[in-house]
Amino acid sequence: MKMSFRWYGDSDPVTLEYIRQIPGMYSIVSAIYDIPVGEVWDEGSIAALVKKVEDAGLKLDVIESVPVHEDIKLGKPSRDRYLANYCQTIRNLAKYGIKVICYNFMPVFDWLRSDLDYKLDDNSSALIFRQAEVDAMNPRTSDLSLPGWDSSYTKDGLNKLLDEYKDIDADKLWENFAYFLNAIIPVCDEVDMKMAIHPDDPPWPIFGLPRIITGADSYDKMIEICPSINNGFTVCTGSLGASPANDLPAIIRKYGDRAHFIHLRNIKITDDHCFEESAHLSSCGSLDMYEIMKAMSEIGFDMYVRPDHGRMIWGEKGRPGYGLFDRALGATYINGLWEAIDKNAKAGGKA
Ligand code: DNO
Repeated sequence: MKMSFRWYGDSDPVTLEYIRQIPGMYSIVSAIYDIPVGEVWDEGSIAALVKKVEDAGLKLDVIESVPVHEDIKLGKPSRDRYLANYCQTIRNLAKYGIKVICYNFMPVFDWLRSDLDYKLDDNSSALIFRQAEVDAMNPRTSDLSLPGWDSSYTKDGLNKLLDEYKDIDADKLWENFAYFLNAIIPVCDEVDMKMAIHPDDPPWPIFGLPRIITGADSYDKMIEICPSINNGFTVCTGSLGASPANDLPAIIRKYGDRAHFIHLRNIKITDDHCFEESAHLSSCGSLDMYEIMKAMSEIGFDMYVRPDHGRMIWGEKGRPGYGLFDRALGATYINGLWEAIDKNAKAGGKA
């Protein structure tokens, strides 16, 4: 297991220096944020990012994310230009030593929550999702600003895009996704790049838009479309785990050879389609982090993990889900679980 940490670049109040001080930290997970979606990531920008991270004593092995242009998801004629650009970005990233690209195929919106600053009993604050509150939101009329929302959308632009999705159901989205995979995976095979799709978060449709990467069935379908091992997954425990139908240790045992990247975090399911993002510890939420990591050990997992969303604790103010303190606690907890599981496995269960 290689421990990594998400860093949002120079504007991130969590500096590379702080990240390096977390015990066991190996790699940074980041992206280039100032190139418009769909354009090629040029070599100069990639080289500068790699240098910055390496100068701080860390590696840059994982990109999260290279976003997929909406025209690709919509299957518009312009998709071929954007696909050619995506392939060139893959080639450029491979040239500078990037091993894994995390991405998603969610229409319009990325991850979604109903409240970004919900006070828990201990006075820390967390992100939560309540279906009834989301159902009451109207992205067409309200001024919502949520973490996964592309802030560059104007109201008119967003409404036009939502109109374009009117004819896109889950089958059509799968068709467009297959077209995407068939275009990019051969390039990954050429340059040895591992693609790792992030599950839809939460793993069910929102605002009437289809969402297709929701659990084991989606993984089977993806492998059938494109069997290359480079067609892989970011197993995000908090995203998949929001649906009780997803048995995470079983998913890791079955698909672990394609889990190039794992996001480890816990959530507490509070009701049907409702959850709070709890601290990482198993006893704080609904997921058994020990069982999840035991499954990783059983399959000999040797790829990248990162602690995922943290609560805001100790007075920290910052990007929702991405402060320093609770994620650093998460990393330390994950490292502790891993050391115990690994030593026990090596001792044949007798440690
Ligand atoms: C949320 C993240 C997601 C993820 C993208 C990957 O915290 O896990 O925004 O980065 O879906 O493309």
